[in-house]
Amino acid sequence: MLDLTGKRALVTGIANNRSIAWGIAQQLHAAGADLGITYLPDDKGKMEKKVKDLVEPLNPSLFLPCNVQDDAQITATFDAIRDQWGKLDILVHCLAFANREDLIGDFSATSRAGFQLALEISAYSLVSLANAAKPLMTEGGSIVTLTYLGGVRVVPNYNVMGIAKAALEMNVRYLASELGPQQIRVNGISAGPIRTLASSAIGGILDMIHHVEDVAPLRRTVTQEEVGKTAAFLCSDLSSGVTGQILYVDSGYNIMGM
Ligand code: NAD
Ligand code: 0WE
Repeated sequence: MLDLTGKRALVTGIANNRSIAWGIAQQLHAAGADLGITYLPDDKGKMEKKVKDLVEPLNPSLFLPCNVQDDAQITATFDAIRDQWGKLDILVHCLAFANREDLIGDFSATSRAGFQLALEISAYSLVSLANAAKPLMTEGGSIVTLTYLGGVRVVPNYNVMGIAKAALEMNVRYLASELGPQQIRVNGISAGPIRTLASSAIGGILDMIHHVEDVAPLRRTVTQEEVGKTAAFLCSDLSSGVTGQILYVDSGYNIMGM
């Protein structure tokens, strides 16, 4: 049975009720995990209120601001975990960002600053969060991140995010190798396209979804709930022998050649 009772899980990347991280948090909660939730703070505190109201039914023991571009916020997040829990079992990394102008048109037009921003937020952040989690994962642990096929194959307009996901997937392997002796597993879920805040801002996402419905073996897109269930599996003892892997939750789309 999938049982996360007594496990302490930090979930990043919830922005609203469509976020993949929200689907994951719900499944971890249903399996009995104790949750810590982080959100991206903004000037007006709108995100804080919105996410706080959303996650209230999951009774998180920790609710903290964490902009991964700010080392002080990362340190404060893990200091709070140490004070409240003393240890950590699960880290869910479910965030990405690139400038909107870099997700359209010519990839070769990507600016140095845009490249740095996308790789810092979408790939480097897994390294910094894993490094902060490492000393707290004293009884082993599971780290799960979210990736996309555009990191392995060319998807029109995914552009610099594809490079960021390629880096992220290699981060998974290097981290899995380093943290394995401490029984910390590190895996990625490569999700098929899902309508979320991040993806809805992309022109043509609906056409992509229809394409998946036409060609994927399951002839449909996946849901946040399905990604959440796979995340719960990767966080649980059911996957105790699995590390350094990228698991596709995409209705089988990635196996098709035509
Ligand atoms: P989303 O907009 O709900 O989530 C993205 C999150 O990133 C937001 O919560 C946002 O606050 C957070 N974020 C951005 N910059 C941040 C920063 N500096 N510090 C902290 N948090 C920051 O969209 P989503 O689709 O749920 O995306 C979650 C993850 O899933 C991303 O890694 C994305 O690449 C991946 N993914 C999405 C799809 C899809 O089709 N939606 C498919 C495969 C993978
Ligand atoms: O990883 C993603 C989306 C990540 C993302 C989305 C945005 C939109 C708003 C990162 N940064 C931003 N910046 C913004 O200003 N996905 C896997 C979803 C996605 O995005 C695409 C896709 C798919 C699928 C972009 C182009 C083509 C396909």
